[in-house]
Amino acid sequence: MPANLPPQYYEAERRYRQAKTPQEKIEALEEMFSIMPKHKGTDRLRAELRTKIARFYEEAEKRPMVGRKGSLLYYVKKEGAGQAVLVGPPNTGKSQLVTALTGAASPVADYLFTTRLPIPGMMEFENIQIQLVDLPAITAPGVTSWLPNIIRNADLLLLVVDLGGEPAAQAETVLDWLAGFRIGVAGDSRRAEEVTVQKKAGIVANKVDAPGAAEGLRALESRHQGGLPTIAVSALRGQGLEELRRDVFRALDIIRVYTKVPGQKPDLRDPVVLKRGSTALDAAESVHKDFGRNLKYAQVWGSGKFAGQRVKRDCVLQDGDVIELHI
Ligand SMILES: Nc1nc2c(ncn2[C@@H]2O[C@H](COP(=O)(O)OP(=O)(O)OP(=O)(O)O)[C@@H](O)[C@H]2O)c(=O)[nH]1
Ligand SMILES: [Mg+2]
Repeated sequence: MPANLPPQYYEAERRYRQAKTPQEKIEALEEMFSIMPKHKGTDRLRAELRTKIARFYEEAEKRPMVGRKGSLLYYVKKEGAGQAVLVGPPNTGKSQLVTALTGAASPVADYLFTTRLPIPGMMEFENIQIQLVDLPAITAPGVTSWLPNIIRNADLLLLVVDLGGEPAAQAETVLDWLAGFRIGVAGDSRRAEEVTVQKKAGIVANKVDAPGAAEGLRALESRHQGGLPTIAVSALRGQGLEELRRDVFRALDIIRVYTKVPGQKPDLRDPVVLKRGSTALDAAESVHKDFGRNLKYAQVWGSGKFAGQRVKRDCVLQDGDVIELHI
């Protein structure tokens, strides 16, 4: 056990041991995970926590869990290059956005709380697929038992507000609601001392076609200047959606590399997706564990390198690099 874990960690651990239902176990484990500092010394522990969390979630998938107040609980298995979830007040166009970007059939309607369940869809960005998850509104009935867990587990939050209806106030409401569940957002410092997990997030200001949108956007941008990134779109008219795809990809902090063996061409339709900062060794390991172990050197074609430059195992790769593995 690494030293210097804060007292909240041990509190959460105690709750984990006492937990009776998978839901309570997941909640406690997620909290332990988010409190644990990220460095080499905690890598193994964090991996163990993730495995435990995944196991309880799997149990939940087989049979929907029943939460403390008798409500159902949900979980969305991650697929593709990353998972972005749509969080916001009712009627802001979350379902319309997911439908426009993924083709998933998430019902859109003019009344409040249309969406009751998480509905995932796959969004194409160039040659990769990113998972978008449509969620119920934060104020929808019966969601507090499971919605915060889904948000904590996501790779990226898209905070969806309606430019036609006080978007700055809506963004505040969402950020306060998240903080109430101890979820903080990068670029926003509210209640920082109480927050146990920091998520990457951006504001998606939808309905840029609506009356009063320009004014709403100005208010929103002046409030979050230099903090949360904001993008104006219209899910209905398809405006800004290509930029949004790219922004989501960038915010996920991933790169695409194309691995090849000597004498063959890389398949540019089928990248390996890695975390930003990954090395030649990481790329080799993602192909096969033995490739990593036996890697002697690699050659890289792409940005920042001479074509075919010979590099060491610890060479950091860039998005779009082609890498030839020599074992
Ligand atoms: N003008 C305009 N209307 C939109 C846009 N996107 C969605 N809407 C409308 O806004 C209403 C709500 O859309 P939904 O996608 O159901 O909203 P939601 O955020 O999923 O709502 P809940 O599931 O109830 O939380 C619908 O009547 C949509 O047609 C847009 O870009 N412009
Ligand atoms: Mg909806």
